[in-house]
Amino acid sequence: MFPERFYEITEGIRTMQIRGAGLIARTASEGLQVASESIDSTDSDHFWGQLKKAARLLLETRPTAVSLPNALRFILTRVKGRYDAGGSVADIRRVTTEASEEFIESSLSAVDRIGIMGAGRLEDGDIVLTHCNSQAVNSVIGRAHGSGINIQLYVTESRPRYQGLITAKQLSELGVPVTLIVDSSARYFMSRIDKVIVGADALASNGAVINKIGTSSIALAAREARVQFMVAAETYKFSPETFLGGLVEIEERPVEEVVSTDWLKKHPGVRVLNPAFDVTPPEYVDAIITEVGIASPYTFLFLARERYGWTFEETEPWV
Ligand code: RUB
Repeated sequence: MFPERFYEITEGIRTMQIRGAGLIARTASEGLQVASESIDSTDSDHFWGQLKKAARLLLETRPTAVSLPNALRFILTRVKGRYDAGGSVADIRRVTTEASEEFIESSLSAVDRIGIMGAGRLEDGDIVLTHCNSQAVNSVIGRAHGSGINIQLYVTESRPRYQGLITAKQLSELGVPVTLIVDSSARYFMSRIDKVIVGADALASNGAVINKIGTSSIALAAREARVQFMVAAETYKFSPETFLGGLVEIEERPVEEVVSTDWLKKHPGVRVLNPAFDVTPPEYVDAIITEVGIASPYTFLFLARERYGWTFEETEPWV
């Protein structure tokens, strides 16, 4: 058993009170630290086993945001190094805390840097469309607005969970003129849009972008209207598994997010499907705005690899 805060984190991620790939990763890092501080043991084998258990519980919460396994990998690789070298429990615990804090700090600074990089791509008078709620996108829009670039924002509702309403609230409160539209009207409005910027839950080695369901239809409409389609994403959104032939799992969420249980009971002949994410192919993506620079979807892989130097070990550190 871990402390209550740990289960608040796993439940919070599962039920989407904690959501958005970057925040999920940072909160999972905190979860690992909370678990590590609570393990009452003087035996490093036992301690390491419990820490891996905590990591597996965190991993089970949501499958698509690869920022979560990437954050855990970042921390556990360092911790494992100390454990393998015969470190004491106190030693291993300290490395867990330090690595977790390092990840959280670098993640927050990445979101900030993305704002600076992305704002450079926006011009006075731009009408920008976004989908869902992404801290990386908000950072770009917020930074541009804060530096006096006059922009307007169109936000899709992002059914079924309406994360677009969060974006609309957050950015209108900053003073950005915001127009809220229904998801299916994205193509209708595309002729008046200058740039689309969305976030990412995962980026695959072939350059594909995995983000909130509906993103790929917006990308299609943007391409048709010759509107720039950009993705704001930290380098830890890259999925190293895709480099080895794996696929990013698309999360299927409960159908009750789409229709009520009552409605379902009344219409037993209807099947409801609720995938939370979709895949936008790289040919629809003009640029990926990262904390280290702006990349094409085809070169992002090298950026991420250079930054993290993943060794693609056969065994994950939490196994
Ligand atoms: C959120 C979503 C966001 C990305 C990027 O989905 O698709 O666009 O996670 O967000 P959900 P960020 O609401 O299902 O978690 O830039 O904040 O990491």
